[in-house]
Amino acid sequence: MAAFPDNFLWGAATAAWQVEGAHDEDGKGLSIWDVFSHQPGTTYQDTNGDVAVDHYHRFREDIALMAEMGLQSYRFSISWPRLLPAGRGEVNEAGVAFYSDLIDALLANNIEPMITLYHWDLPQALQDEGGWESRATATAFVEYARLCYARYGDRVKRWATFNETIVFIGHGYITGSHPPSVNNTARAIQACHHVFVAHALAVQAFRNTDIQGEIGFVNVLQPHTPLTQSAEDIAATELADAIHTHWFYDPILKGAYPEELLEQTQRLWGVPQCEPGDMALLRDNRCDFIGLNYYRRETVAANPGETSTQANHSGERQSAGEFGFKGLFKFVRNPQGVYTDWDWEIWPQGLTDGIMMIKARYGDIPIYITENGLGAKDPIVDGEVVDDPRIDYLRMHIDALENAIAMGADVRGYYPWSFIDLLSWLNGYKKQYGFVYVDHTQNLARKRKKSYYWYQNVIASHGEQR
Ligand code: BGP
Repeated sequence: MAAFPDNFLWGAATAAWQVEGAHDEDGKGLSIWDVFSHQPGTTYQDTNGDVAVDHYHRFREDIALMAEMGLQSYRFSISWPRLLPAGRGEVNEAGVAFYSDLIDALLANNIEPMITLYHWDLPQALQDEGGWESRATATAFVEYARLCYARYGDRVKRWATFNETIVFIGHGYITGSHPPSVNNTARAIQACHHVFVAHALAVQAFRNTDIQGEIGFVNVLQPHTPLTQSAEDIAATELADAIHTHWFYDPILKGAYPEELLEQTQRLWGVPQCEPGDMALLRDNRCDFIGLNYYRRETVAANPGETSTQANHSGERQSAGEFGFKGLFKFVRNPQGVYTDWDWEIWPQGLTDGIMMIKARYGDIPIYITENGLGAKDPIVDGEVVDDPRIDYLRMHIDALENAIAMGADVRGYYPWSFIDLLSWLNGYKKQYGFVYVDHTQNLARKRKKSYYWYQNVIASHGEQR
């Protein structure tokens, strides 16, 4: 018996900077990723989104492929500087028209759009004025959100404000591997607070429109498992849960920071500095659904040693160093784990466990799995992209999802990452995720992979055949 509700959506996801290209065309302003990736040595092999996979010019071809696949919903993000080149103020009508045409083309093919307003490509103009460290960016975000509601709200029902705060704030302000490349925890916490404020203001603004739809937030879902049952490793795991999970979910879903941690950050660094009314704003504007991006779990150990953040961006197995914070916790390799070439542990059970953890802590919030997928170097055999490991990965995760639904979770859709091979922020084009292959030697020609046909059948059978 299939556990997928009748109106469950089978989708796929992408993000603007990773697919669109046309980074300075038709009046678009530059984003922080355009500027950052043009600095030598910031990304893998100095890849940038100037062209990406040229979805800006080829979206009709891409949507035709989605339609043929039977896709029911497409999660994409809007590039803020394409609509508002300076971040606020003057509107770039050519940019507005691009997404309007995209939405029309999706709907004409019975594909429900799901919009992410912020998938990391902040207008550089706003970064120059302080970026997320400045509260004015939250105000600008609401202006941008209102513009999107006004122009697309007649056709789009599903909206998410932000994608993965932990990633763009954590890497932007703690490890420094994303723009604006800062290494300062106090500044990270304050910038993060402004994101929460921006989110709540945008939810409030959404509810003041007459859009018949729902608005949510997208977070990383990353379960933590202690390396051993020692008191130290268990305590480190609890800390990882508090810092990596509760800090990023509680303000959105409970409308409050986790108390103990808040007390500590304020004692240590005097942040977050809140304005009167901020907590009421968060409390009164909790979202309609939560989007979960699930790829892997982390195994956690106590960390008496140094802070380290060495990641694997090359796809050479076991090239990742440790990631950890001195005195708090570190993520270590699970000796029994099965890993991808980028050292991400493949652990489907974590999807069931993570969803049930969300349900236990936050109640019956509707859930969409907004990302899930395998980054791999796909084999080409006789001209065909035979991505069996991706099919296995997705199949195991759909099993895990079905189990969570059978256990009572309200999961309403599944959006594998990604519809098409695209540019990974720090891992270039080598790390492929798509159902559709892009041939960089043949003018970015599209080609259906084995997983494309497999997912087509999953969708057609509403998850029965997989
Ligand atoms: C998520 C991001 C996506 C995508 C994905 C895969 O964190 O929301 O934009 O990049 O991870 O990550 P990577 O490209 O690093 O493999």
